[in-house]
Amino acid sequence: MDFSLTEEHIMIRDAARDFAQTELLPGVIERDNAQTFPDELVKKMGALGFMGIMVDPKYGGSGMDAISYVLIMEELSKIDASASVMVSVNNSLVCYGLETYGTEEQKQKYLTKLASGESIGAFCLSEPEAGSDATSQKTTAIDKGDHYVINGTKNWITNGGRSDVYLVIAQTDRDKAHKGINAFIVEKGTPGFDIGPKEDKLGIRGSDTHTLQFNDVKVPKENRIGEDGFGFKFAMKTLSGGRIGIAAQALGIAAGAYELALKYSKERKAFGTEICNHQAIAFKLADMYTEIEAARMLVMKAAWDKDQGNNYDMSSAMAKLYASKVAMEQTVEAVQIHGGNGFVKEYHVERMMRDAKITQIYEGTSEIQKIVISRGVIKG
Ligand code: COS
Repeated sequence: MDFSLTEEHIMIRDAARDFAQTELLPGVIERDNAQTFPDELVKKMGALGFMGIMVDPKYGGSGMDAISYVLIMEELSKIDASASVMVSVNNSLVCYGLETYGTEEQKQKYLTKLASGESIGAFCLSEPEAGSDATSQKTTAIDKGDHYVINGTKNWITNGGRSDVYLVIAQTDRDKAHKGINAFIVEKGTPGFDIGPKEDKLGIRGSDTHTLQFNDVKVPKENRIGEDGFGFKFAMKTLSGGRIGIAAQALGIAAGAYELALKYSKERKAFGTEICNHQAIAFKLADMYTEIEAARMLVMKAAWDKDQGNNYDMSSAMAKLYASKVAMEQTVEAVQIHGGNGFVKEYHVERMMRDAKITQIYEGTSEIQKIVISRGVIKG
């Protein structure tokens, strides 16, 4: 057993930390207020290799491992979870899905640009009536020989407005239930594919989330991913890796809020001393540090399982379940330590508290993670 990071991992973590401090921190409050995220920042993340972290360099990626991925995700999320969700979706759901299950033509045409940050991708599974119950897809993709015709609505799609490439899950044969579901690559601008207005959200407000409409959208057969009927398994397999990314995001939000709370508690004085010297605050810091470290261990273990080629369905679910709980609870504590200042935007922790909530919801709610974990435990 070895808990230490390699020199290369430390370099990667420090590069992400440096980027987050110098490029993401300035303007993070304004971006949250205005619900925007400039394309130039996405391009800069692409130039640093953050948009295709684990993708083979022959497809434009950085060829790094999953440990590097979670280190980068944690550092970006300490400062700006809106930036890190774009990174997570593009890496885990879009690039991973295409690299692992796409054809060589699909990789050449789409993955190379997505991994280098030249284009950006979205993953479209959720629907108005199919969030947790993901097999209940109402969106249809009817086989017309050399192409499919897609009709339906997708909800809460991260990168929904800014993407070039959309991976869309849809039902081809309802009689076959989940075995009749397919995944497709749909390009922005395809006739009949419309992007609805941006959602006005509680948190991760810099990242754009949209409803998408598909009205008789023609998609060539070569844009189907995998064999006919592979779509649901495709979604489940990619989401397992996505949950590692979101777990790392939750860890970063918690760790970022903790770092700010620790600093504040060493500066702010009450009753004649810095507030960290009061046991009421010191014990909060002890709990925060311990729980964040425990979350980090689960996140690292899930990433390590992926790097080792082990099954990571359960370890990613456990990491997401626990890290998101820690993020929610510890950002509330960080606000509390900041007192009245915690309620004010310029101290950042109120944004982190708002950003934390989504980590218990997207890419499988905490309740869904418990389904995955309990089934694994019972199966043995
Ligand atoms: N990897 C590969 N295959 C998987 C899988 C995984 N991680 N999880 C499930 N499957 C397969 C099952 O093996 C089954 O296939 P077979 O019938 O060939 O054995 C199929 O998928 C259906 O699985 P299951 O019967 O378990 O489906 P359920 O309807 O019970 O749902 C859960 C399973 C709840 C785990 C799934 O619907 C889920 O993850 N829901 C949440 C989706 C989500 O994360 N939504 C957020 C959208 S992205 S922001």
